[in-house]
Amino acid sequence: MRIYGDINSGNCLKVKWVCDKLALPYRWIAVDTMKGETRTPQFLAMNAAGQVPTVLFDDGRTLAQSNAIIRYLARDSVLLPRDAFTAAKMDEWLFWEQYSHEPYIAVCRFQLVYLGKSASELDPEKVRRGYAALDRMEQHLATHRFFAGEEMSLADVSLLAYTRLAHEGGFDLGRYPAVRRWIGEAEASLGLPPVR
Ligand SMILES: N[C@@H](CCC(=O)N[C@@H](CS)C(=O)NCC(=O)O)C(=O)O
Repeated sequence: MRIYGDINSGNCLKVKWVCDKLALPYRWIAVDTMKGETRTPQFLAMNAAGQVPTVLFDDGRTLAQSNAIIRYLARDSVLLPRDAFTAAKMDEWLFWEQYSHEPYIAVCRFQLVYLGKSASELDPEKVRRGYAALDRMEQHLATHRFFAGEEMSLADVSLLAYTRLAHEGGFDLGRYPAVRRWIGEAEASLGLPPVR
């Protein structure tokens, strides 16, 4: 299996972390999104959306969208709750991450770190929605160890990717003790060094 990914992208790191955690063999193909490498005819033939992560399996099939990829790779693993309802709660968080978290926290980070914008140039609505996402996570994590059930699941992997980098998007994680506790636990479970 080949993972086409950019190591600076949280969406791509989700896939790497799941493979590493589950000891799934893969070859990482570095794609530089800033150089337009997702827009070449060869890449678009694999994923017409022109985005990483994209996975090319040995039989020639391809799969895109980080959460779809990790859900497929982690089937029948400890990262996917066996109980159907708990698995559905995990999916609830996965969809929420893509619609209500990543578009604000990851996009603010992208604009500051990669486009060189200043904090004052960020769209205040994106900042507001990013903080709203962190508020919701804090509320949940104040009374739960992880996001779905009692064990670490793909919901935690997915939400970890950009939450641990939220400060790079200008978000103050000092206001979120439960989120910071959870980041540490999730990083340890994945064998990741603390982000800072
Ligand atoms: N919803 C997608 C988002 C993928 C995405 O936005 N990928 C970015 C990197 S994080 C990308 O490939 N950007 C390059 C481009 O759009 O050309 C996922 O979860 O995989």
